[in-house]
Amino acid sequence: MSRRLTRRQQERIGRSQERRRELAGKKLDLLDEGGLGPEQVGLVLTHHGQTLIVEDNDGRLHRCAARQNLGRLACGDRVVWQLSGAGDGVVVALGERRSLLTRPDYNGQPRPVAANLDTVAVVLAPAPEPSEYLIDRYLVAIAATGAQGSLVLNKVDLLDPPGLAALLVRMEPYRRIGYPLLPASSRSAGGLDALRAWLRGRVGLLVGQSGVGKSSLIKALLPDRDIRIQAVSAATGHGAHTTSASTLYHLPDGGDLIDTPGVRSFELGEISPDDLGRGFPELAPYVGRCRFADCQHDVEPNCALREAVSKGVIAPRRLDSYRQLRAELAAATKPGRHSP
Ligand SMILES: Nc1nc2c(ncn2[C@@H]2O[C@H](COP(=O)(O)OP(=O)(O)OP(=O)(O)O)[C@@H](O)[C@H]2O)c(=O)[nH]1
Ligand SMILES: [Mg+2]
Ligand SMILES: [Zn+2]
Repeated sequence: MSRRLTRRQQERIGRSQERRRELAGKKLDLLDEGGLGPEQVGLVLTHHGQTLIVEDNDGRLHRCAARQNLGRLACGDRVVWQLSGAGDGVVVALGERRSLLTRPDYNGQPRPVAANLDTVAVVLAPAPEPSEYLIDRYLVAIAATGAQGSLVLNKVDLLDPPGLAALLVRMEPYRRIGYPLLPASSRSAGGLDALRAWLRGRVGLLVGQSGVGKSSLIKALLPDRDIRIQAVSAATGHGAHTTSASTLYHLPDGGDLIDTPGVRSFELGEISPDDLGRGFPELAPYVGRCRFADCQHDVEPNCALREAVSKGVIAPRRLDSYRQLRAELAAATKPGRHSP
């Protein structure tokens, strides 16, 4: 279901792990000296500074340090770890990541935020007014993580049946190109069972404009979130600070939700032409088939993309977004503005 990491992501990870390995070689790892318990698998729920909170197979939380050579770990990472005494442990290996959400750190270097996401849902609502352009930006960023994009239409309690029907028709182009669309209301609890069922067996994350109801949905899906935050905080011994880091929560009915305060409204960071292509899968059959190689898909004759739009195969708004994002990408990669 989830795509593998893109080559670019793998290269990024490879580069940062290489740097870490160099550093690690110079460092003496004191934990090696102590008697460590047997290796076991675990799941990173969150971190506080360098301290990881790792859940073992029995649901117990352990405060772990990580071997330097592993690079930065993120919530959702599958790891191998060993007890080092008194409930604490050391992470000794990192499992393969099937997807990875990163954010640039203060140096502009990608920092892992959440690993192994299956789906990232763009939350929309009748208010604030949805914007196809914003949705498309999110979907490009999501495609770049390797997770599957989806749409949650929240606050359906605000709509009468014709209003709901109109919005569903407006969002139909997304369903048609394979993005599931789930109507919901955190207020009336409508649609929440379908959302729960859909998240079962998946690791999910909610993103979207401010005010669409992401926090309200998380609260509705995770009624005991505050209790869990306390448990994690107790494990870190750092009070409530952990709530500011991305944290993975198990949903009562199965599945996981990652609460990532910093990226709920994440926008497009650095993207490549590949990312753009992945974010517009329905354009792929037409890209490169225009008469002019440098076609801007605007007024040029024999434009394959505009012909597909006029045949009703591609939604006009999607082509608008594509052109706008392509222009932004071109502006961002102009010589002189190129980042390493
Ligand atoms: N009518 C209605 N209002 C809702 C629903 N869900 C959330 N709201 C309201 O919408 C407003 C914004 O909700 P939040 O959950 O704070 O939105 P958010 O997406 O977390 O916003 P940010 O944290 O700013 O990104 C609040 O006043 C909620 O009470 C819903 O299903 N129906
Ligand atoms: Mg919020
Ligand atoms: Zn064209």
